[in-house]
Amino acid sequence: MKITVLGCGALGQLWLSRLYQQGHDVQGWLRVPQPFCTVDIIETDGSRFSQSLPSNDAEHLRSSDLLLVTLKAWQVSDAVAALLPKLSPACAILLLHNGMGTQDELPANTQPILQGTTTHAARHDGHTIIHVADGTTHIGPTSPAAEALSHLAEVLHQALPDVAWHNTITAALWRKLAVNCVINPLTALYDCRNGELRHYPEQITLICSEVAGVMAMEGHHTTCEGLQQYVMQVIESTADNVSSMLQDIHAQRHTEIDYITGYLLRRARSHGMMLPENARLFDLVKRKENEYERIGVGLP
Ligand code: KPL
Repeated sequence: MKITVLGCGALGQLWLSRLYQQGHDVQGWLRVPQPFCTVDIIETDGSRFSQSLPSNDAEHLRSSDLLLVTLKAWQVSDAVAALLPKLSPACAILLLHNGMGTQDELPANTQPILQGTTTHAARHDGHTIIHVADGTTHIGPTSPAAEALSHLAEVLHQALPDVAWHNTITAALWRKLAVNCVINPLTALYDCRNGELRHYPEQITLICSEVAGVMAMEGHHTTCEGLQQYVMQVIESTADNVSSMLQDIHAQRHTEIDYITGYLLRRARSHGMMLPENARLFDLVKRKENEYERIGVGLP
């Protein structure tokens, strides 16, 4: 397949290297155009992939079968909107980021759009990417034109297993949103690794009960206990992780809070619901973000 990977951060480089090694015709797409992007990954088994791969080739983009978007949520709509007129109508777009709501920001289009969520963990170590932990990527259609694209799951699974196809991906996206509504703001505010959150069960119950209420209104019935159990499992399985939001705060970067807790609050408001605990956490993270963005550091 011909594939363009938009966003060459840790996850983008991981996909680029795996798809390339699987024989696909891949390129990266960087915000500042460059003819090549360096991909340097140390895999979970210690092996290394280090290579320069083509990037920002307009002809490659025009004939791509898949645009794989691995940008941060707040970068997605502007970057994808700029590329939409350059894509073939059949080119599928797969959005892989934390949080929800980016698709609502895209201009009207008829591209087949899919969304996904992954538990693969990768992080920067200088210019090298460390693939910290294997995981599962769940993908599914979010536009009617993408409903027939289940074969994509197999293609991606061959490159970076596991990949699972869901006819209704929103249920999986909401469960991941619940995880991110708990782990991301709490680790950012307590300045701790994910595992430390096992000491805050009451606060986690509060967040989960608010998320479960909104999920029910959105048609995804779940219980607070079920959600909390799932969140606790993720806290244990990622105990040593520094969450992406805490990494963003440490690096004084814009966070994904608007697409995580912010999205939850927007959906709640549309149902006339108030979520005091999530609203409080949203404000606290925003305040932290404003501390460095006010003085011009870390602006998008
Ligand atoms: O998705 C994550 C993140 O850090 O953004 C979790 C699941 C919380 C793992 O750290």
